[in-house]
Amino acid sequence: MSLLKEKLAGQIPGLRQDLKELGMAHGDKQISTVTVGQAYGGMRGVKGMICDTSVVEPDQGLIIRGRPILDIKDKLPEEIFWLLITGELPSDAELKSLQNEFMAAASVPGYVWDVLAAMPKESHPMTMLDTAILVMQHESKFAARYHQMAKTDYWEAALEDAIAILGTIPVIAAGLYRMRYNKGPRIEPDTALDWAANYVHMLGLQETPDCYDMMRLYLTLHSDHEGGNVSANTCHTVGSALSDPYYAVSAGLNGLAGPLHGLANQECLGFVIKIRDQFGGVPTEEQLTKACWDLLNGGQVIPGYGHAVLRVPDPRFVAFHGFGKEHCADDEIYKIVDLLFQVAPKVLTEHGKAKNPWPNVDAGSGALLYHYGLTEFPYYTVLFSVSRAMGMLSQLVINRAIGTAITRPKSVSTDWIKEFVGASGAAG
Ligand code: HAX
Repeated sequence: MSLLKEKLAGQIPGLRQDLKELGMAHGDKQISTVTVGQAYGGMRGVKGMICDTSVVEPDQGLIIRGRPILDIKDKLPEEIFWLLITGELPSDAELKSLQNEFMAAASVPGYVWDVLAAMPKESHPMTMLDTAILVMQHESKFAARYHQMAKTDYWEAALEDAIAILGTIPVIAAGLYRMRYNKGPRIEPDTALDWAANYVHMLGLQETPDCYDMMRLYLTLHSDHEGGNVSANTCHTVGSALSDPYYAVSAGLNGLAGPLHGLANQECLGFVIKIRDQFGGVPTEEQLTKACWDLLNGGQVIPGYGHAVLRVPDPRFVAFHGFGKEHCADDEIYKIVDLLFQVAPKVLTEHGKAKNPWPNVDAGSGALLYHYGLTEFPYYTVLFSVSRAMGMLSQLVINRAIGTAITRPKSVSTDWIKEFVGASGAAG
């Protein structure tokens, strides 16, 4: 048995007992109420699901298993996956064992490459990634064993699929990058490298300690963001129907591909480059202020700014900004991102609509990728996906372990709302 499986097998009985007792003692306690505004407003702030891997506090940002992200930003992504799923950081032996599991799973079936090669040449890289994960559903141990497994064993097959997806996803992501952008043949994995460094290697980027560190930071910072965001929530819902992890992760990644969610990093760098081209380099503060207003007056959003939950600069942005300051402060793209950090919050505050005028993770990540030679920004959400697969999959394995029920909130019609508010208005 793998060390991770052994660890979880030891933890799960206690976890199940805890939840059983909690349900018996407090199952009918109310934890949230819902207003008409929230029902129409994306259920913002409604507490209606459980996520134990991480929480996002409005004034602190991402906290993984009790550890603020800035305290663990220098950990390897594999360590973060172990932390997400078990609640503890791995020992050296546990880390090595997990890395070996990922590496052993790193072979991608030939039919995946055939399917990708058959897609239109100009397909969006996210469409290619999501298709590859979905087509690999053929390999699912969860689906293959579904009729033979007891409910209590679902998590074991889900974990096997999770390891297989995490082992293959950087290989697929790197392979599709090279295919989509005519970078030459695929590069085989280097078994001596860690997960992030190997991804850099397979992409064909510069293999320097700085570039490895940038990728480790990128994959660590994007790994999870509690349970209610579009991708995590979608993965959770699809998985709750006992669709296997390939179906669930592919669905979650389709949500990540939206411009208000993971695609914002592509949009953000696109905006920065447009600014650079428009002004022939770094603009003045006045020029950038006007460009932001032009965007808002045109009914568009300033990408990389605002958040549904956060009310402070995203600590993940702070980490990227700090890395950029140390490693590429003279890069003109980084300089524009830095200037935008000074300008956009003021403009959004004056504009008065956004509840949070501060940068989110997507405002800072693209500048670093660009600096290290990854200039094809439609690809950026694929990098986000490689990382976020860790969060979605750890939540999924835990959900199968604790037997989370199929998702089925109650919807009501607008007529029902009208009748309800009319009735309560009359009553008031
Ligand atoms: N630029 C312009 N207007 C903005 C804005 C921005 N960056 N952020 C919020 N607003 C507007 C909203 O569009 C909304 O306007 P309407 O009332 O006309 O609909 C109003 O301010 C109130 O919005 P909010 O309550 O502050 O924010 P929401 O929770 O509705 O939305 C979003 C959160 C992240 C979608 C939003 O801030 C946004 O569109 N930001 C730009 C896109 C972006 O950076 N997305 C990435 C978010 C992080 C992430 O998930 N990454 O994966």
